[in-house]
Amino acid sequence: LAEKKVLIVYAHQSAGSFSAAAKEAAVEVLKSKDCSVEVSDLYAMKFKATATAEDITGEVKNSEHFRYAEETKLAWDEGRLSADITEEQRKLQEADLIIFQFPMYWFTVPAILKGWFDRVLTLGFAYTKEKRYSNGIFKKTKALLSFTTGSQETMFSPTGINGDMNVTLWPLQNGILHYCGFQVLAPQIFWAPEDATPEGRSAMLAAWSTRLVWVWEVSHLCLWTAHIHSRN
Ligand code: FMN
Repeated sequence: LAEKKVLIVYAHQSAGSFSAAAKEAAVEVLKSKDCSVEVSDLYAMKFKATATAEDITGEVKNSEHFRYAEETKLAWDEGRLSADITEEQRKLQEADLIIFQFPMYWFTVPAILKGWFDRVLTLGFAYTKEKRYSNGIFKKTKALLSFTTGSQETMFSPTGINGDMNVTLWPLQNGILHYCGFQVLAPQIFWAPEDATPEGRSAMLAAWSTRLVWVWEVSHLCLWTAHIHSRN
């Protein structure tokens, strides 16, 4: 079997967090299974979260009306995207699996990770009008959201106070990941680790490690089936 490559995009400020422990567990188990693992530690990298004209080296085409998607498309074609974006795009292109590890912030990802999506998944590189969803550029790559919450699981049930977690994750899993073609694996949700006992936290990490041993064997989510049927 060819060596599999995994990219972990990690967004937490604190080495003492549960997110950090989940990232460490993933690195350990994947390396033990002979995968090569790269970690983008976004806070440590001081990753720029804002999509601006500074992401392009040299002249922009229209500085009066700067359009991020079109300008970065041109810059990507000509190899003029900023070095930090180019480096993340290289890691992404080489990966067979990408894991996003983060704490849920306001029903979505922390701003620094949203910035990674905005800046790395550029037009031309990650999607075009012709190449998206099941025909998407990254259709050979698996992607998985792995995150911690402050909420208990019952709060994110369809009748819970926060509503259905599947609805919450739709913009991330469908609007970003599947849009770019990724095979979206079931999310790994660590419910309220701050309220868990040390034994509870260890059990969550053990379950995560076990899941990763089998990660190449499972197929992706069929979240979109209902959506596709409703269009026909
Ligand atoms: N927890 C939720 O369940 N839903 C949220 O929408 C949510 N929003 C948050 C926004 C901010 C700015 C912060 C600081 C925390 C939020 N939390 C929310 C709680 C964190 O998700 C929780 O503290 C974290 O996942 C705990 O894991 P950690 O040890 O990896 O930090």
